[in-house]
Amino acid sequence: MFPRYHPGAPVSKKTVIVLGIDGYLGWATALHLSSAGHDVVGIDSLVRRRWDRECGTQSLIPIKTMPQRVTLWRRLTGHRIDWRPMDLCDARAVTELIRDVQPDALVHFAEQRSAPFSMIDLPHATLTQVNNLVGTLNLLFALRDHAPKTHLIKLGTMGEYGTPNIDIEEGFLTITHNGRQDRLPFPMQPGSFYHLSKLHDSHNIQFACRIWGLRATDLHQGVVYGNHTDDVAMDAGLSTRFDYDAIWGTVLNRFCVQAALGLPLTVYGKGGQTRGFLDIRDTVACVRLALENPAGEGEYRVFNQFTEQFSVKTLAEKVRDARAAHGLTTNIIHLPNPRVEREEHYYNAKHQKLLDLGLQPHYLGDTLIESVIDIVERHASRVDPVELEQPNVDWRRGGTAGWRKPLKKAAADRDASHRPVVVSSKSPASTIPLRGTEKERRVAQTR
Ligand code: NAD
Ligand code: USQ
Repeated sequence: MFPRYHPGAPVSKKTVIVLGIDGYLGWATALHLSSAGHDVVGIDSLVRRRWDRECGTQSLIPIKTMPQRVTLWRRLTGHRIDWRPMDLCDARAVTELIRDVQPDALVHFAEQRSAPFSMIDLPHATLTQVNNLVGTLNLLFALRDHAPKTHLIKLGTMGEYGTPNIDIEEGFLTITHNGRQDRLPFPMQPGSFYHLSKLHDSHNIQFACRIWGLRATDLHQGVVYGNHTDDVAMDAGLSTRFDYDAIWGTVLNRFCVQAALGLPLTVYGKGGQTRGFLDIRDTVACVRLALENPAGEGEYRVFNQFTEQFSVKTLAEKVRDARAAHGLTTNIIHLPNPRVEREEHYYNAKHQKLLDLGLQPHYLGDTLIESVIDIVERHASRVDPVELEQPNVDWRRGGTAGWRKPLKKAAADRDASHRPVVVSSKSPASTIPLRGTEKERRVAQTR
């Protein structure tokens, strides 16, 4: 159905704008596309760093400023990334960008992406939807007026579908109703104001393709885990962010940090809630596949971008078992679910189109879990264990005490007595010193 992708095969060099380049996935993707020989322009308003300050959260792995990162990338590889700070909600700036660069493609990561953040209260729900919808609309109009042949690659989410009691198709479903048949957008039931923003974007993009002949790929991505790609692993200064806290941290990344610190893995509710997951190495590969196999004129296509599906409980068990292989005990606890979501349901989502294009998945194994835990061990002094204990946003009541707090400066980095304990799989005897008596008690059980 699609031309098959051969990794390493020469493709024509493209000019691509990566929107959201300062983020977890945007940075790793920009490096991947740059090292594949494409010309990359990187856009970000750095608003995520501001949201972190508001929430009192921070990336587990320290990340350099954008100018430092692109300078280092140039020095190490000779590849130039054209970094331009810009807010996508600034329509004039977006128009000028598209008009001047005339890119072959846009890769759009630049949105507020946390479901809990969108559920804190009315201002956060509004901020999420205004930021995400207005930014995307600005892009669509700029493309219509100045670059209608540019391929928009938009990061959507598997969460747009929700958890229906039927198989999930890739974007569209053929429906027969009262003897007539049509191929229609798959019925969607998102689970947060954030996930709804992605669905609203999808509708806007699909509409723009239909009426203006734009071309777009909507990557309905599952939950991403991991932190290393070949490019970010090249130098500590090229690290991409890694969120583990209760607002920004995604579930497997959180479980790995909890396991590394010997804290219980926090399964919300029964843990039967099932999602699609993928390794960050597959995220960057999928975007490249979409870039190098563009949508046709007027085409709006959806690729379900994940490689495996797991229940939350199964994920927790995988992390526990990976630790048990090293003789370490990890507890799993079930907390009252702060979200409104089905905890036991049917889930079978198709994800064939990217495989047809040549995706070679990295499946979740013990090695990945251990490698993430290794990262945690290196940066344990930056962990705030409180972030790992309880959720702090409830779908029914909004942000609960603790969602906003001052960020404790990592001055403690220099003071070993303030560090959380790491339960090391390599040399259990050489754990980092204890933080205090309360923390001592909490982690002692895991040895
Ligand atoms: P992130 O928060 O790490 O990065 C998003 C970046 O976009 C940030 O650097 C932020 O400053 C920037 N940004 C936000 N609004 C902007 C605006 N108006 N103008 C300019 N820059 C803006 O998020 P991420 O985890 O890298 O996710 C990237 C995208 O992938 C998001 O759209 C998200 O919905 C989607 N996605 C992520 C995951 C995941 O597990 N991380 C899974 C599925 C889909
Ligand atoms: N969960 C737990 N314990 C935790 C954290 C989460 O049980 O400590 C559960 C949640 O209840 C949920 C599941 O894990 O059922 C996934 O939660 P998550 O926070 O990892 O992921 P989610 O909120 O869905 O959002 C993340 C990204 C978002 C992306 C989405 C893909 O933050 O940007 O769109 O994954 S998807 O889930 O496919 O929609």
